[in-house]
Amino acid sequence: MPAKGLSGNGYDGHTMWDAEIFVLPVLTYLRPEIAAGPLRWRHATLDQARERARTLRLAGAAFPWRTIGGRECSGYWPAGTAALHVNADIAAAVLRYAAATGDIAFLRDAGLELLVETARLWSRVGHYDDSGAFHLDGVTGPDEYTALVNDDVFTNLMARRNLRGAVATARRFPDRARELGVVEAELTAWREAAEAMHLPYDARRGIHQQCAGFTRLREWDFAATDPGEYPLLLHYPYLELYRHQVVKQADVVLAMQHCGDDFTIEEKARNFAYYERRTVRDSSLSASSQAVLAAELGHLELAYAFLAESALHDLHNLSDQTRDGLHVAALAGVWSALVMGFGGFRDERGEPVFAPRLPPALTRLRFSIFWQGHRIQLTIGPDEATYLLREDSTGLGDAAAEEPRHATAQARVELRHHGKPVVLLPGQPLTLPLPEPPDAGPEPPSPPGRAPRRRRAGRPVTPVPGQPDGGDQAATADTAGPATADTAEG
Ligand code: IFM
Repeated sequence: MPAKGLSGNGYDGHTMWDAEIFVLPVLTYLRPEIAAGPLRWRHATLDQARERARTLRLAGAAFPWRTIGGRECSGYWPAGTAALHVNADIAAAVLRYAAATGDIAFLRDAGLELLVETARLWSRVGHYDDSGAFHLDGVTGPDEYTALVNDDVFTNLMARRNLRGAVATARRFPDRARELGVVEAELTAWREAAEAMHLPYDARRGIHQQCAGFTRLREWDFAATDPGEYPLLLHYPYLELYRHQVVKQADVVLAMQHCGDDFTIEEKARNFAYYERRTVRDSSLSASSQAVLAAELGHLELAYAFLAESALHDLHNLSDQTRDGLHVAALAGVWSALVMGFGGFRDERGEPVFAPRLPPALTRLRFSIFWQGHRIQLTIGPDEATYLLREDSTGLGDAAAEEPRHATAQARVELRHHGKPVVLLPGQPLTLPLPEPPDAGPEPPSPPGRAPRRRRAGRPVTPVPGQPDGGDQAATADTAGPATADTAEG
């Protein structure tokens, strides 16, 4: 799954982490029967990833930053090879796919080997300091305007999940783990490293540092930056960017999306406000994550603006690159913004949780996801949400699972609605009220000139070439009714 799909020559057809973090979640929940394919492809390239790890004097496997056939094709190592988080992204995709589908055959066979080899890399990269904290130094996180850092929060949290997932899965399939050469001491080392993983925190500001020392870097002078100088990477040397607190794309915010349970809601709010002021969105991968967190924190109109930016990235040629191919991660991010953002869907605890809430511009949102072979449909209105376990549920699973599933008629799915446990039975819709939204407080500002354009219902969010009344800036009155989004039907 290249970053441009098969839609253009951009990135030379290379596959990047976009596949596992942005595209695979969509396929896992909408088309589980094809989601294993890209993971099996990664598995098929393991020998090259092992070879790469040896070249880098590491252990296990080092998956490439960009590749076609498994070999590293990046020529720029600070924002390429050093982005070791791709290993943990692949591991997360394995764990997500296995939890969502129950495809045990995949997990025991290809999945465990991917988890083990990626975990071995973290064990070798990391080290303990005198106080017993485990550090991952000299890496580059998702934000490519900061490189070769120590303890990138996203990388550390995702590596921790990788290590824990490898331990749990190896214990579940001990024979297969033995075949892969896993010994008890190795499992202990992974568990201990995961528990001791350091997360840099700025106690004075009350926020997580994107990486160690991030908040003591010089602030970027946004006032002195000409609007024509974005994206910054085309106008400033990387070395200049690396010295500043300027964020190309969601990093701590992405960590809060994918490892949400590792943060309190107060930490999320403070982190979001801090990084929003410094995030310029010079990458199309950013807006959807910002939408998801803005929605979780109750900044629903801001979330809607980020969603629109992600959705319209290519239709409005926002980065003037659409001729090179579609921004597939941004398009996949639209699903995340809707389903994880306004649907509040998360899967971190091994059960589906939802916290639906719509922005004022939407009167209804309907989507469905596959979970363990069942199809859960959720219809969200302004005041209530209706869950339905569709009787046509089949999806993937029966053939792949170790034990046959219950017949659909006996099926039930346990989930959470705004924290409340709920049981769904086939064909029996369950309508639940939406709790009063918490006071989200003031909306955090974006850097000057970098706020997403506001969408008014019925109006385009950005000027459309050839249409004089192009966008919201020109709109004086909102005459059209609010929009309805029926989307993401599985
Ligand atoms: O993989 C991304 C990267 O994180 C930011 N620049 C674009 C790449 C391809 O989408």
